[in-house]
Amino acid sequence: MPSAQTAAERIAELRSEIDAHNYRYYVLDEPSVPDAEYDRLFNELKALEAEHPELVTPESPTQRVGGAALAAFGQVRHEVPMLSLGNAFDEQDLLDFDRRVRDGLDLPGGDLFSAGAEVEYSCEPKLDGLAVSLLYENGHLVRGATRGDGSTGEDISANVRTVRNIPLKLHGSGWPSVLEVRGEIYMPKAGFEALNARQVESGGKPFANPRNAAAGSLRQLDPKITAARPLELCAYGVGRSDGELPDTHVGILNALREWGLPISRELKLAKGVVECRAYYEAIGEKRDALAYEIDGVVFKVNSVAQQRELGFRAREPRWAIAHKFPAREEITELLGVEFQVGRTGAITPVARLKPVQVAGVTVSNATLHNMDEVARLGVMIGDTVIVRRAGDVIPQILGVIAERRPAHARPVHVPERCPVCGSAVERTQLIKRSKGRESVSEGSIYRCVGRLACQAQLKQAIIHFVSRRAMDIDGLGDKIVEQLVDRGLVGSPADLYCLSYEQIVELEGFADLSTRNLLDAIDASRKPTLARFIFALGIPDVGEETAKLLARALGSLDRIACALPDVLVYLPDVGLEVAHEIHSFFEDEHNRTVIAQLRERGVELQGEGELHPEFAACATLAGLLDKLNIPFIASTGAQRLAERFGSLDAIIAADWLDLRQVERLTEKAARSLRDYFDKSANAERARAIEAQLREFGMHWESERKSVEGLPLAGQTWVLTGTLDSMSRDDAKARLEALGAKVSGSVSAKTSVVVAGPGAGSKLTKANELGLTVLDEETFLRHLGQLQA
Ligand code: D41
Repeated sequence: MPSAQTAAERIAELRSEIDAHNYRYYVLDEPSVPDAEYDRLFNELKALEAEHPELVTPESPTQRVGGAALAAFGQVRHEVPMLSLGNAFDEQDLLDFDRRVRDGLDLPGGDLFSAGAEVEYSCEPKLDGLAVSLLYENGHLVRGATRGDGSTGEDISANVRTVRNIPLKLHGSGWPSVLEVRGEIYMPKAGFEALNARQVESGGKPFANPRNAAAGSLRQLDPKITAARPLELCAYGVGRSDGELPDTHVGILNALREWGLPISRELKLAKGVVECRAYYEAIGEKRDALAYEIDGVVFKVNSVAQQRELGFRAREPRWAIAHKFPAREEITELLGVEFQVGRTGAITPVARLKPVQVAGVTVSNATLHNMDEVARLGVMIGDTVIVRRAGDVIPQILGVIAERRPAHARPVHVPERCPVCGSAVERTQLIKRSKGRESVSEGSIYRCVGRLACQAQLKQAIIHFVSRRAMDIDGLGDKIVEQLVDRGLVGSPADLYCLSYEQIVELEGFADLSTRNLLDAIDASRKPTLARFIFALGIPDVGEETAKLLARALGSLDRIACALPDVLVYLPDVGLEVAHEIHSFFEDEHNRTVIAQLRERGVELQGEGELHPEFAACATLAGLLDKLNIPFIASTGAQRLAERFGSLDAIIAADWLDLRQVERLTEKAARSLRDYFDKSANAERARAIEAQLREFGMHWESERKSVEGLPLAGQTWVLTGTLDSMSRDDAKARLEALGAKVSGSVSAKTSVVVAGPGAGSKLTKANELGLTVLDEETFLRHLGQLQA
């Protein structure tokens, strides 16, 4: 991770960038960045989220692989979840995978004298397309769906039916009455080239690569367009099936072939990991000669019984792995470094390269992430650099060939002024907030201080503001936003609401009707829900889900705007960093003005209303004391204080003797508490929090009920990653109802860890400590048993 930013900032930046790309890619069908760049952002986000599972939010793009669903496609719930595949990037990863499989199956390992038991694996190329589910009932194709996030996809039945190698009716006999086939829909290289030639001829834009082309084609609302695209299916497995199937993976695929479904011609069996390796090498040799793009090979334990025994974890089967082909590297020259400005003003260095072919693609740019990365690489303009472009990752500069540094090489300097607006560039030391304490962390970030006065930031802010999930102003694409900003017609989101017919009709590509349509769309956006509006404001770190939560819990913009960070953290999943972002956003004079203007210009929030009782229910005096993070006052101490004194005022007023009477409160703790509240600023802060909590309708609940006798009494559980079937808060509530304590951190005292997808360091730690780890399925079963 770039150390010049906090993880939360980078994550927020990545999410909004990815969301913007997704929208263009999936909804507008005009990718704004090469696939590889998109994937790099995505992978960086995934890696960061794995490192910081507490920052994973349900609206993160990682939680819905596949991008925004078009409103016009129906949703399909996958009864059997569509799992994802773990990756092996090198031989060691593959050996580790094989080791885990053999351990999981209790097979003897090898030694010097014997090879040990070997697992039979099926091997197939990993096609670079789009995973789909095809449902056959009584042999008839009744539904096609995208994988979506693995649980829910989109109904693309009409489009799937246009794919020529998908049978609409199964051949032969013996198929289960309900059979859900899974496979990859892809566009062969030749078809892709022909399609792109046609696109260019007809004045359209070529697709960046076959996978984009396949995904874009399947997401066409008009199946006629899909039909004209050269798509193909390759089946790789089965989801639901009501009936007998062969007991090996290869057996199942062969059965599918008998029933008319295309499977890979390269399907092979390998005995043991050594043969897998050989297969990988052989396919690697063949890669360029294949008619379709692949980005690796997939190995699967062949025996279905063994697959069952191994099961899955965090939505990845333990019995399958994708072995990726290595990144391809080339050498080229760094011609210069340009600086881009993001939505939040962050200034990012971008390498301009002497164009070079990497894995068949011309690469002329590479991101340098940030100045720390520049420093880490020690790269200078004029240097010869190693660039890597993996099949699915954006070009990266791996390093510098120092011996080739020319005499004229010059260092990379951050501009003193924003390259877009000329405002000052400010270097901010990153501040890490944790548990109420602030500490300066290493690294720094460069930001243009121009905010909405900076055209780059303004454009991005407006693009976000009008996007579908925000104010949803139809017909206000990026190009139009750019024109509006460039012509000085719009200087803030509020200005959208004073655009005139005359101003719009002048824009490139506008005529009478389109102008009226846009004005209507702007008008129609004047009544957003509070949640949409909050999301549209583009508060750093506040995605759609957080916006919804704020709206639901606090019910009015005014309450949200005046909420103290210490109060906001009472909301589930709002951490201190986000709370501070929200607070400082609304403290900002300029932001207040824009919001006031929006209201003056007719933006009326819908459904502003009451406080939600759910929010009011979560405050306790003990909780408040705990959240103040007074040294030596932990949650039990806080609880005893709350029980003894019953009110914050009483605690603040308590003298040393009073405090010493609190059962089992140590002298150190009492002294610390006294010292804390002796500082009037602390007492005031605590009172302000309490006052606001009350104002927001909280009442101090009586302290926790006794949990004795409940099935999970005395146990401490940790939830990490995301759960599919319930929110983390629901899971927490259910566990607590059973008497368990739910903690945020893993330690030797932890009883059980529940790990969903995206689980990261907590899961690692749990494994290191040898703790019981449950996946969601097992967890649910467990809950079911306990509640039964
Ligand atoms: O060719 C592929 N892209 C491919 C994808 C494949 N040959 N096999 C696959 N097998 C699975 C499991 C083992 C989980 C049934 C897959 C995928 N999954 C997959 N594709 C996209 C997400 C997961």
